[in-house]
Amino acid sequence: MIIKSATFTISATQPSNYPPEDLPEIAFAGRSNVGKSTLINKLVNRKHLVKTSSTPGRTQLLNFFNINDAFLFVDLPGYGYAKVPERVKKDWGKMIETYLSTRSTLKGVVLILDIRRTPQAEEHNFLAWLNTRGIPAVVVLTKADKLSKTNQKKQVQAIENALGLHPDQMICFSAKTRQGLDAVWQAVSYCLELPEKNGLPEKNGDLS
Ligand SMILES: Nc1nc2c(ncn2[C@@H]2O[C@H](COP(=O)(O)OP(=O)(O)OP(=O)(O)O)[C@@H](O)[C@H]2O)c(=O)[nH]1
Ligand SMILES: [Mg+2]
Repeated sequence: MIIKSATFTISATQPSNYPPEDLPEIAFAGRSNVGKSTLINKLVNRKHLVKTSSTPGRTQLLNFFNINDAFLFVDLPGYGYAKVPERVKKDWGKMIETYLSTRSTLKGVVLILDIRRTPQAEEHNFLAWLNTRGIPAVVVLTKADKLSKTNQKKQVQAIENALGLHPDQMICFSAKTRQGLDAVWQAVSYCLELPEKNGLPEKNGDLS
């Protein structure tokens, strides 16, 4: 993908602040500190488009970015950060759920997992929830540079078992070595080109 422009559009907490629904959109989700913002920066080849931090929980809003005036990327706040008070966690959960269930231009979700960590019910439930809503999901296993190739394979197997996924549905990625970058772009491009998720063929919309 040739990146001609990548610009920050807006931060939002609720639908009234989201940008207009006129371009297809991909959202990036995952636990706090897993590397969501870093992955977006790598994809668009900008060092500092999205703020990254070694302190978990820094991204607390939905951040929208316009890429090539052709599509939007949305950096979602990280979930599961233990130090955040319960009430705040609930608000974040609601904010993400509202976004995912109302955004008509959403074409897919990239779920980012730390390759070293075997996912829990939370991730399993999240994927199942996306599935029931017909939202395509791409699973990216990041920080792959922290494991040898042999251990990467072992973890892919463990994560595959935990999530009930096929190995082809997961991409090992490293922001350090750029391993997997092309594969993530391919998966994102595929989602962007999918037809409308709720689209009915013309002249076939009368269900009465
Ligand atoms: N070694 C290594 N470090 C990474 C990789 N990706 C991200 N990191 C580091 O992980 C830390 C967190 O990265 P972020 O991109 O800010 O994580 P985030 O998921 O956006 O975090 P929140 O916004 O807090 O939810 C930073 O110190 C990054 O440099 C990777 O592929 N390899
Ligand atoms: Mg972030």
